Amino acid sequence: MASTIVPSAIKKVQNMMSGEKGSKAAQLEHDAATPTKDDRITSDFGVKQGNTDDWLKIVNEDSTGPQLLEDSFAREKIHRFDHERIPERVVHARGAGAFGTFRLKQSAEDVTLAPILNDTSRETPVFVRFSTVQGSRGSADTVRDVRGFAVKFYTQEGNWDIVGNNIPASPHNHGISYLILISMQVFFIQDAIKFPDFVHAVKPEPHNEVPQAQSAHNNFWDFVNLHTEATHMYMWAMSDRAVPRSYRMMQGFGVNTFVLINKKGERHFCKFHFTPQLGVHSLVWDEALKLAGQDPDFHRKDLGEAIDNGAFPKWDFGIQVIPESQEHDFDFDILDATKIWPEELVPVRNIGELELNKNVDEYFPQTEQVAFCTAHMIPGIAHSNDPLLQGRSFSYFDTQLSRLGINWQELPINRPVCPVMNFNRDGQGRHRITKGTINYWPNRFGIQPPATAEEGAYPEYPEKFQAIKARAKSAKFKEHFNQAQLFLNSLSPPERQHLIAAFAFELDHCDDPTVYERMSTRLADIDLDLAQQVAEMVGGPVPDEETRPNHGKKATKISQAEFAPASPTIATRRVALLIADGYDPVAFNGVKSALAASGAIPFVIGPRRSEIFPAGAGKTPGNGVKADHHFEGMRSTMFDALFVPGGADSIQTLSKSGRSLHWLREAFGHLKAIGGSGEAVQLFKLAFGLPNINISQDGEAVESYGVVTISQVQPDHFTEVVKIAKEGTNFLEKFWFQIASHRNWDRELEGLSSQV
Ligand code: HDD
Repeated sequence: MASTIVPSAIKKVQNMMSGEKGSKAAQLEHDAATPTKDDRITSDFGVKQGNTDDWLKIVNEDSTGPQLLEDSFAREKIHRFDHERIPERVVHARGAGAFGTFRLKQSAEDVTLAPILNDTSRETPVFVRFSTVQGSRGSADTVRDVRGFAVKFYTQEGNWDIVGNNIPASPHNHGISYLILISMQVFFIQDAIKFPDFVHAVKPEPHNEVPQAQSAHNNFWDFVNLHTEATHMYMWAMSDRAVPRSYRMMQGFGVNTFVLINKKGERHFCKFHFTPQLGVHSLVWDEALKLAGQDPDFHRKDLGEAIDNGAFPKWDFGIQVIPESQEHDFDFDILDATKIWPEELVPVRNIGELELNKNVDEYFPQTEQVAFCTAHMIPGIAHSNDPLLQGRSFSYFDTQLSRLGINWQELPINRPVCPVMNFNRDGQGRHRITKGTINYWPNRFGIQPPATAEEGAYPEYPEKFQAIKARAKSAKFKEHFNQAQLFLNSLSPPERQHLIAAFAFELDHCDDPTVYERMSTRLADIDLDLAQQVAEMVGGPVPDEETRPNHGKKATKISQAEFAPASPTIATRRVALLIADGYDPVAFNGVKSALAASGAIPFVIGPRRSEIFPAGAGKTPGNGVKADHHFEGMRSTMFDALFVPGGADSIQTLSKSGRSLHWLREAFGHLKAIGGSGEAVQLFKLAFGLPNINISQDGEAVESYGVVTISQVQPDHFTEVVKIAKEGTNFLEKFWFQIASHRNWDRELEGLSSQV
């Protein structure tokens, strides 16, 4: 009996695996169908249908009449439609996912026996789902919020899920002595038991279900003011981190403290980091607000577009480890998920690379039905006593029961690539069929005995306890403001301004004076200048003395400016080329092909989405270029940079159009790189018209506040750029440098962006 049951099931899975690389793809391919023209539509029970458009009726001469219940095809179709929706995730409902590969570059065998982290020859398939937290499934992508960063590794030893965020922030601190040091792994609360309170407070208010996908409301600010362990986290949430430019340009953190176990049975505490190779970049707030209406799917499309174009997003994967013997050597509790482990004390070891390289085939069965669980750990990785992690590992399994049913781990996207053999049986939606008479252990045939350590059984660590039972927190958990100060002090000047503006925006949306007045006072616990600026804006009491002196310390790796890629790049940046009839073809074609050669994505934007004709070529169809979009269909918010080639007629048309001027002024206000050649310099004078902006006059390329111009054009000005340099004389070198810099902060700091 044993020989017929176990080996055949295992063999089937092993055949699918044929080496770990691609095994998940092979498994999913096995489950997937691609309909073709040769297929015929059938009912769910497999019978071919000849008419899917008319319900079976008793008909009069004019073919009208009552419908028959007998039409099982029609009833099945409506039944299926009526039940298409499942409960959305209670948090992180809106998301986007993709498949990819994890490659280990450096073994961490010294700390873990998990083959995925010590075998550099392995490639492990992954599925990643990014999300927002607050909004419902149909909300917008670019709202101010923490972003989820959940990774499912389909390893040969079983599924391993890191269910993380792009923001680490913590409310707690650990004594002034290490405050100059920081890494980023933190959360709003310390104990899982507070999660329902936090989520109720941030979600739409119960009486009117307002607001959608925003923390800008009374209940959120009421809660975080009273629950001061959230102080540090809301500093992060009010910073640029909460409005990422792209999922591809944000960090990911496991946030909790995990345990690694090595072959010697030694235990290390661990935190997980993902750092994007494209740098960490954000939208500006006004742009994020507009995009929420103009293109609510902005991040989802951005991810899909990059992968479709072969520009696979990549992150360095790193670990921070602390040996068990040093658990108590820190003046903070290393099990407190609201605290960071300073990188200077516990360096990040970058040991691997995560790449996303395949979009989903169908959203619902893959991105919607994927289900993560922090308890999904493989041998060599284990729980610590982090009180947030322990509670999470109950919550995730539990929530999948109401969302997907008890057999959620059998859904194709959730199924491991290694054999799953046990005596769990039945329940709603059971897929797996196991042959034979045995469904218990021990049994007279010796079928499916538990594994030994040598066979790869999950190792339990014998941890010693001598304890009392209590609802308690350690003393180290109770300081809530020093890291909020540290965070503020570490921001660049524009980032600090953005933070103040974010507080001002959020509290302006609170109409209960108790809330915004208390928050105005509370901010003086962090910084007097911050409190005064915000209080003045929101109409709260302006504090005149600090309630807690700002210690003035700073930390590295807080400001996004510190995450620039190793060398500047414009790869994957969306650049709009604005033209009308009579554009200069030399500049247009030169810049367009140079952009593509540098890995950017050029888009032609014109007054209409049909052919636009260059100067001197007449309007013969085929002589021009077809615009990708027209000015009204897309807005400047959807692009990272703009280029306007010259051409007298084209520039004249653009100068007369309020919409094209708005494109330029809005991009200027959003601090984007703007390039122009030939007659475009006149358009720029009209659009920007500020004495500070220096525009090219004598044929030399000039860069001024991120506006790069060249008044006279030679074809060799637009040949492929070889290096990206601010000081280069080449137009493209200068323009590319501005695009690679993401935004021109000087424009904002000197108040120019608000004058246009
Ligand atoms: Fe959570 C979803 C991240 C604390 C309970 N969480 C969820 C997702 C992410 C996180 C990325 C979406 C997963 C997906 O794409 O399907 N959560 C975090 C992080 C936390 C955290 C980084 C702090 C370290 N979460 C947390 C606590 C609890 C939960 C303390 C409950 C006690 N989280 C859930 C949940 C969700 C969830 C209700 C909703 C949908 C799901 O699990 O599958 O169970």
